[in-house]
Amino acid sequence: MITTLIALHTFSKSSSISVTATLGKKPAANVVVWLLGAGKPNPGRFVISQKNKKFDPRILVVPTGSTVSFPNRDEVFHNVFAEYNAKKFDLGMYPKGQSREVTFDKSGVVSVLCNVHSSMSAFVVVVDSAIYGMTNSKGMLTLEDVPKGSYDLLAWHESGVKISEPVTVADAPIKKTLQLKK
Ligand SMILES: [Cu+2]
Repeated sequence: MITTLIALHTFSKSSSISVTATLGKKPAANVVVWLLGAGKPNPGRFVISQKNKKFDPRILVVPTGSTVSFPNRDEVFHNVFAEYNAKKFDLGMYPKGQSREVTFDKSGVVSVLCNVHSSMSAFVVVVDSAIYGMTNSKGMLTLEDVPKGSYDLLAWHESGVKISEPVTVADAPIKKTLQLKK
C-alpha cells in the first residue's frame, strides 16, 4: 500500500497551489487569482443578475472569449455599461425579464456600471488562463490540477492592487501567501 502511494506521488503530472490572500492583517475575500501559461482559456457562458439594485455576483472571473449575460430580475429598469478595451459598451435600458449579453474577447478588468443607479457596480475579470479562481471569505483558494511547470501567478483585488509572482509546480502542493497590503 505504501509503495503504491509513493508511486502515484512520483508519477502524478500535476499538483495544487493553495493561496491565502491578506489585506492588512485580515483575510482578503474575492481576490481573483489566475495562472498565466497554464493552458488555453476555455470560454463559457456566465450570468451577472441585476437583483435588488445590485449586480450578483459583484465580482466575476471568466476565461477570455466568454459570454456574460446580464438579466434584469428587478421591477425597475436597469442599464449596463462599461469601458472595455478603451471602448465603451452600453447595453441600454431594459426592464425585468429581459437580458442582454457581452462577449469578452480580450483579457482585462472590466468595471461594469448602471447609469440609473450609481451605487451599482461589478467587475468582470477576463483572464487568458484555464486555471483561475477567487478567494473565499477566509481569503483562501486552491487551484487544483495544475500541470507541473513554471508560471506567473497573478492576482487582482478591487482596491486596484495587482500582484504577479513566479511559481514553479513540482511534486509537492504549493502554499502561497499574497499580501495585498501590509
Ligand atoms: Cu440599475
